[in-house]
Amino acid sequence: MSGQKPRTALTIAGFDPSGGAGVLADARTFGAFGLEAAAAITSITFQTPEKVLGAIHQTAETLRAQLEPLLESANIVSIKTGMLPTKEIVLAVARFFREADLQAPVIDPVITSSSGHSLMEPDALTALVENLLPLARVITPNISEAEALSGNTIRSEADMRAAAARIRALGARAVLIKGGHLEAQTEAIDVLDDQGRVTVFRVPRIPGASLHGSGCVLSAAIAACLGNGMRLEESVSEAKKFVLEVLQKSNLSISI
Ligand code: PXL
Repeated sequence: MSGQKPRTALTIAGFDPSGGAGVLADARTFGAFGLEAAAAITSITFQTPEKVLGAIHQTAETLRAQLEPLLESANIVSIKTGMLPTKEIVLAVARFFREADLQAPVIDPVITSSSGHSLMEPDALTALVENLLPLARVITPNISEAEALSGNTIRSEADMRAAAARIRALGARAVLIKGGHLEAQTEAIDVLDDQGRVTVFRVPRIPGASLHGSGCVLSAAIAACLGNGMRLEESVSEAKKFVLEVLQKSNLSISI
């Protein structure tokens, strides 16, 4: 029967009321790639573009209560995770993936907001590495997240490659390190290491573009492309094009 239900991508992430990041940005992105969106919220955040004012996190129970009915009611073709603020939430998500027969997820390890505020407790990151990383199709850290995951300092493309290999050694099938936050570069360099096969993506940096939510949009777009049957490398390439378009638009008019 599931074939008759609309093809749906699922995000398990936080709620940013502005819609710039989190599940609203993910849902918009899934829609742009022709998929329906489903969302389970891990935390309700209160924030302005400059500051995270607070957050109320879900429990394992309330997260599972959101997720379980979706297994029956939706035709889920792809999944991403975003903000997973506590160890309890990380373990609940890992358990859900182990028990449900679903596609390997895109994991965006959201540690801090683009405004520099912590969105994840330290023991949640350890739990993510131990329990979620091995289940991922790809994990998509930015530079500081890749530094936290690998323990390496990253200043160059070579450092990015080394950190990606280190993160894969922790159990990830594939790692995409987003270099948009590397300073003193005119290009944004992203390094994809898929089971040892390395691809480097280069796009021009957009000076002054609002980056709030760009990581959410990228990982959601990768998940959508995977759900549409593309291979990982092609999915990353398409997703990067999409983010670039969004950033260009946001620079001309309003921030995403
Ligand atoms: O961009 C990281 C991010 C992810 N998820 C939520 C957020 C943010 C940044 O503010 O609020 C819910």
